[in-house]
Amino acid sequence: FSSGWFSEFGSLWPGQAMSLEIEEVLFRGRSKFQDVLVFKSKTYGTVLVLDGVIQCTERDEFAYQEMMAHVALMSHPTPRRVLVIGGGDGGVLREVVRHADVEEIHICEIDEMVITVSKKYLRQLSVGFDDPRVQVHIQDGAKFLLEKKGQFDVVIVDSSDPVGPAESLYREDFYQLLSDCITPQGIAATQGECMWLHKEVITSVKAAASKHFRHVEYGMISIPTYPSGMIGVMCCSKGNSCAAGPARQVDNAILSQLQYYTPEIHKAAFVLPGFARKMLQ
Ligand code: AAT
Repeated sequence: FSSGWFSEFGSLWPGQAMSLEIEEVLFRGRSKFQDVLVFKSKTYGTVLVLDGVIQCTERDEFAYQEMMAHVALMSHPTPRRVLVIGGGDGGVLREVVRHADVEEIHICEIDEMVITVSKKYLRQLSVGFDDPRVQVHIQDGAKFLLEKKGQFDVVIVDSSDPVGPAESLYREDFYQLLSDCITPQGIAATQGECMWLHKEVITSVKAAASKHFRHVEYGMISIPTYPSGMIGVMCCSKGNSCAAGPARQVDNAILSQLQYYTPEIHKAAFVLPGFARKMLQ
């Protein structure tokens, strides 16, 4: 970072790189799985980077965490048991714990160091871990799902990209496991990558998921610090279609705390530009 800027180079977005000006590097380390970097940026707050890839910034993280959590939870009539895979920063947990009717929340993150540094440097996100309903498991998400048949109403896969430790979460057998671990009305929402950049990942995930779920639907999330300024949520369900919008009245006490998710955005996210719709057919 000799120039004082961080640039996000990656094989999944060749020829482009998002750059953020650094104010101060807060942490640099190497875990069993990946390089971990936390820095304070000039204009996006604190930033978490794994293997050179931006995982979240304090300024815009709410867009992704809210959509990953509330689209899935609000599409289910009565979510009680929830699992988060990945999401070691705690941001998705923070959104799930807003739902008072959820009784049990499990999180399976492969890398304990992500949780430790988030608890120290990203309190705005890691507050999610403070809720007494949350149980933490340090393990590979795919391995965790073995022998978890029919146990969860909603599973949120907040995973990094398919290069590195998350590779196991993009294979067809993972979608089989996901399908097996949810209840008959169950919903799984997975990190759906970018429609501008990841045609191959998206179409192969869609094909794999379609073998095991009734509805597989891609929703758009606007977020400046993910590659090309957007990311998708891939909603896979055996019951309600997530694209149809919330399955129940959205609690005003929850809505008033949110900055991105609204019932209108929930529906609108699944209306895709022509090229993306064609790609997903
Ligand atoms: N909310 C932050 C956004 C993320 S974090 C992804 C998390 O998934 C990381 O903490 C990573 O350690 C964890 N992870 C990776 N592989 C596995 C696995 N096999 N099992 C469990 N957890 C895993 C996503 C950012 C998306 C970036 C888009 N370019």
